[in-house]
Amino acid sequence: MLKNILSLIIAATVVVSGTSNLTPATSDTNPSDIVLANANLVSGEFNAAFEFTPAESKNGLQLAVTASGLDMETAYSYHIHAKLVPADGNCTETGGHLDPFKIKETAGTAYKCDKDNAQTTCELGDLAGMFGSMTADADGKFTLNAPESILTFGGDNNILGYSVVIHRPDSTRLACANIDSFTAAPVNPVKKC
Ligand SMILES: [Cu+2]
Repeated sequence: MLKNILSLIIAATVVVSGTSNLTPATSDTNPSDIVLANANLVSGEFNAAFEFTPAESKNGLQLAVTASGLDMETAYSYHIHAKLVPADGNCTETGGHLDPFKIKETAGTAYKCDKDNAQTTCELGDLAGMFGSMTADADGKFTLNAPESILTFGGDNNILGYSVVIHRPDSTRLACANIDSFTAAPVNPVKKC
């Protein structure tokens, strides 16, 4: 009984210290105040959650992905695209991959993302190239936990203000969502006069 109560208390504490006390970032938010950016992609049975948080190692952002409703043992690619998803949800409008350093344009058909040299060989938005494709297990699920990356909030390798797109094996766009960002506390608290 006591054990059950204790585990309830622990579970409640985790919820409180989790996403429930986060505040949506605005265009005025300093990127260094952002503690989480996420994108939740839904399309029919398909569901994927991307969570970007500052890496404990301080090397860029860590990325956690969970996805379900995938065709089993099928590889999907996923990227950060250079434009936001419009209000009508049309993934085609998100443009091409985020590539601020024009890596793909420079490499042309020789483009090959080498995850160990991501800064010089990968489009910044080539998540599948940097972290491996999204390949579902026998239950149609996929998880990824990448502890660090070249991605950052703000600066040259910024990912804020863009979107995540998942492609079917034939490259058509399965689902997309904007990357929303949050701070741990209100950035501009409303003052009552
Ligand atoms: Cu893409």
